[in-house]
Amino acid sequence: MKLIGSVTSPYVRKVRVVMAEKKLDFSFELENVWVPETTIQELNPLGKIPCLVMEDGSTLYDSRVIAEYLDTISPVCKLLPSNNRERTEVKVWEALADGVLDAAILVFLERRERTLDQQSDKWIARQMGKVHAGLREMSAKLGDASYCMGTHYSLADVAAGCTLGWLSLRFPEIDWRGDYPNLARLFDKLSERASFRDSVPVAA
Ligand SMILES: N[C@@H](CCC(=O)N[C@@H](CS)C(=O)NCC(=O)O)C(=O)O
Repeated sequence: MKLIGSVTSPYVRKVRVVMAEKKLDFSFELENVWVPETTIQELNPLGKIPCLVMEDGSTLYDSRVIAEYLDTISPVCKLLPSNNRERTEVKVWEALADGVLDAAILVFLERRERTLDQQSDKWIARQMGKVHAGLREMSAKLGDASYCMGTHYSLADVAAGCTLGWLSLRFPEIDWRGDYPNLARLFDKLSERASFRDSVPVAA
């Protein structure tokens, strides 16, 4: 399997962490989807990473689909529970963590791709509202538990950790550590895992 991605994308990191936890072999090919020469659309018509190229040349996207698929191909470190209700709860966690990222990335791109006079304060405020509401909900859902789903490490933790890591990189002004000490506790614990240590995002 070949994973097409970047070292900054939090969605790609989610897949890399899953691969590492499940001890799956893959090659990692870097692709800059923001330059005109990118060929990503030959693999993913949506022009986005992560994209997983399978042995037969077929491709999988997006990160949620890839993560779920990878969890089915190896019994090592099951990240999605087989029980339907718990599985759905993990998927809601993933949607929440990814949703915080989706909103934050819209703000990041608004600021990076547009000149100051083109940027919409209203749009930025709308998206930042989602980021803050999402973080509040993540903290409320976690409570005093060791992991997002209680006592067991799961894909919910992978998604939450990748979101928090990316926010620290791109939005250091958001003091989620100070506002939500339980998220900081979770993040610090996750950061000790080899899968997270080996995929720390670096600014391009
Ligand atoms: N929902 C998608 C989001 C993927 C995504 O937006 N990736 C970004 C990189 S962080 C990207 O490739 N953006 C290129 C674009 O939007 O054109 C997933 O989970 O894989």
